[in-house]
Amino acid sequence: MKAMSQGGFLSAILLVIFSLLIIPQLIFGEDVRERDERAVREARIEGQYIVVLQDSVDADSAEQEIIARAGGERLGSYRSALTGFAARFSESDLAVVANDPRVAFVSEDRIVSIAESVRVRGARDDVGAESHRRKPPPPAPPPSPPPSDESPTTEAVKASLQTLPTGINRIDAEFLSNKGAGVNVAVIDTGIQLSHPDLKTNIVGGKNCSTGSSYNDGNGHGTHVAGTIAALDNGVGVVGVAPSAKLWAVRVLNNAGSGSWSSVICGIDFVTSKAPKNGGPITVANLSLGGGGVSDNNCGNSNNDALHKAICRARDAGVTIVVAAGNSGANAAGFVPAAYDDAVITVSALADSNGLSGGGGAATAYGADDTFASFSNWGTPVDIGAPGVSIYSTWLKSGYKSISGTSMASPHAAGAAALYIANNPGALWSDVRDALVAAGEALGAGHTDPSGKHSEAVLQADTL
Ligand SMILES: [Ca+2]
Ligand SMILES: [Ca+2]
Ligand SMILES: [Ca+2]
Repeated sequence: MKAMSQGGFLSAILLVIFSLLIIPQLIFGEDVRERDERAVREARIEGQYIVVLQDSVDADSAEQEIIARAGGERLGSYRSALTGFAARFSESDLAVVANDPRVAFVSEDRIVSIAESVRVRGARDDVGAESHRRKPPPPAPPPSPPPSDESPTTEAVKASLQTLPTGINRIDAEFLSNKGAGVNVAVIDTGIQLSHPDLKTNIVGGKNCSTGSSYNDGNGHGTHVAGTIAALDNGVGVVGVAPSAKLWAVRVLNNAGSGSWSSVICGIDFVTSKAPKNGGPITVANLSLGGGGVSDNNCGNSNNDALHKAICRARDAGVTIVVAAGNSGANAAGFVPAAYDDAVITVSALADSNGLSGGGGAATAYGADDTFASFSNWGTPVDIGAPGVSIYSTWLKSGYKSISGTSMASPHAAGAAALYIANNPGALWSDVRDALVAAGEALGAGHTDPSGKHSEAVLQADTL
């Protein structure tokens, strides 16, 4: 009895102390700016920097001299999306580098990853092959049944082997005669399985900016994204939004799905070198990745953000850049590239279970049919929603898999961008964004938002 009351007394004191510590946070919440700054600190790769040079300097010699003077190690050079380089050097040499008159600014290098935000509360183990490890995704949908009133001709049997993924069905890309022919889309991700029979004849090139020696996918994520954009309409497997578009495999994330600003900028640099302004064919790029950061809405020139500057240069070279909003159920303004409202189309994730609008399908693991996925980021930077729950697409070993994330929503919009550009060659990225938004399904028309956080339209491809 005594022990119990003593225990009760101790508990009461602990409760008071605990309350004093916790209640102010509950009342005021965590300051958004503090949270964003903390996320950025946590994501920093110590001793690793991106040096942006003035455009007027002789980049090769400046780079060589600055690295030599800082006793640094070169990680990579950028000449298209940025004039600059990535390097490792000690913090004590940072001031020397930053004060060099040939240097515009220096950015700290930071971690980015697939589908997972960098708002990891001290845990790096979230970085993995799939968006939502803690809740395994539901199994793949069965293949569509053959037409019941037809005798199974060879053609019908063959066609029955190709599943129409629910996301392609939901946005009504399957009705279009426009298949995105002639449009080149870069998948800036973990690479693409180059030999995948449902992708390989669409893959025209690539670049490795990560580990290994090729832009072959060692994770599966990039292969999945590529399939949603442009899996072949060939009677087997799945079909993409724009099955006649061409794919570029730009590997910037390693086999664990992790990379850095410096590796992503390497990919952006490659894409920019192949952009229309430089005589190349790439007009769309998909980035289903992200990390902590904010936007100055000034291409990084106000807050020394090399990633933002590189993405703006790609934009200016004629590339429409489509990015995932992120999966933290938070405001996308704290995540980059999602927050770069002046340069990218940011895509949230819709939960849809049946490929149809109207909310008549079964509930998903992340919300009712035709509501926004509970994990999806939201907020002002988000431009459009697209299917992102249990999306069936291509995977490693010539296989197929259903996974969830804004990583899966973004490629639906990238594919739709390719369709729009096929019909409107030379369209500016902002034209593409406005067209996708204008053609989209308004809130209440076929989906609802019990969360009250998503006012954006949901992608529809049928009028693009
Ligand atoms: Ca449909
Ligand atoms: Ca196929
Ligand atoms: Ca539905």
